[in-house]
Amino acid sequence: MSFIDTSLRQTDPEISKIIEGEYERQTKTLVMIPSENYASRAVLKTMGSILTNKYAEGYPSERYYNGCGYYDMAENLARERGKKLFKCEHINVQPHTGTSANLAAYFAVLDIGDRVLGMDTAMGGHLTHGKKLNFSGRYFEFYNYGVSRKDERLDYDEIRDQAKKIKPKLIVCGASAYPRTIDFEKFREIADEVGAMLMTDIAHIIGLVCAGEHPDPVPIADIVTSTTHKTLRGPRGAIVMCKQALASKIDKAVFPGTQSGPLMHQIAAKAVCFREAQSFGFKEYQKQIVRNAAVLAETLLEEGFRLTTGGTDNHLMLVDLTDKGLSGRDAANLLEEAGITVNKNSIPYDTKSPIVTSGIRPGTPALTTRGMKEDEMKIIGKWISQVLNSPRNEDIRLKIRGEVEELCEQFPIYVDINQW
Ligand code: DSN
Repeated sequence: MSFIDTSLRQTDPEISKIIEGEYERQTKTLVMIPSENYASRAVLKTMGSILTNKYAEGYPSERYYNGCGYYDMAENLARERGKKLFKCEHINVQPHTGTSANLAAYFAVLDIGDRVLGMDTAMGGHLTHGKKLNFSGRYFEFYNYGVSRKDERLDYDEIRDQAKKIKPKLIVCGASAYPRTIDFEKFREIADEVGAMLMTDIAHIIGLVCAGEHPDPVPIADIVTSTTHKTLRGPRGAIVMCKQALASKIDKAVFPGTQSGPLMHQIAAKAVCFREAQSFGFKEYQKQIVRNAAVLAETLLEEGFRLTTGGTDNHLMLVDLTDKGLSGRDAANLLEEAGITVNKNSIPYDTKSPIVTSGIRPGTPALTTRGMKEDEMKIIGKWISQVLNSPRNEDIRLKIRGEVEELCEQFPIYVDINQW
């Protein structure tokens, strides 16, 4: 069975063409958005399988629908593999997305109006960590911590002082745009000092955590949430992990609290991804992500770019373009013309709006999945520099676009679209 088969071409030639076009884009350009990756063929096959056909509300052996025998087997496998991989006491594999996972976590332990302390979106936090426009900021009394003006890193003394004043019921840590290691032990100490629970959202770094490339919050935090499609390289979806004492509250908060029918094709694909993540190759992959990010950061620094915090410890970096006279939005658009996809991103204390921004957020997980290593990172860093140092030179962008395609040919994503 192929993913783009004759029947899809016949049934819906328009969608079929769109998928083929996107396949070309993913094949011939450099995907450097740090929250994106290439799921394996096995994950894609499972996502596109007949497991999408059925309702399975409830949990294994406690379903509200008949005929769920195979779904119970799939969900139990996902749970068992997840518990083994993350060494957690309890895991819920049903959240549809990272936002659903965070919603369920809040639903489990907070009441409307409760005080929470989370990282400011403008400083690297996620929308669900208390942004006013998001349900989190609307229904809970969120306070934000940021990073220090001095070195753009988390200032744990400052966070402790804030926590003492605010006395939150929950502290949320984890980030979408923070290039440095997060000290979960320090967060635990602060939470304990003020009698708060601790939740960590490790969506970006979960793969690194599995490989020992970043400290593990699972033994430390009360609740750990994550997506499964970023560095973990699985299907688009999420999980919530917690101590056994919270298991029942978390499960009830996911279903029936905030979701109804689980996406069983997605849950089965999470099981596949957890199996893949237990292999030695996966650990080596995570180590290479970090090595690649370090070399890319070093190259950009050598090329005269300013990186917030001066570099990176993980899979991403924030490039401050203020000195270049370019906004993050313009830079991302110029790079896209050259076949390099990054996203614009606010930098700490940004004076530009979130849709313009002063920075970009390149990352290495998807390039590393293609097999690219340090040598390629040096080449790519120089291409980024050439494009951004000559924003009016369309010829450079066209030339680099050609070179990007040549490089991509050496690092195929899926050898043949019909083998997906
Ligand atoms: N949109 C994700 C990211 O790019 O970091 C977070 O949800």
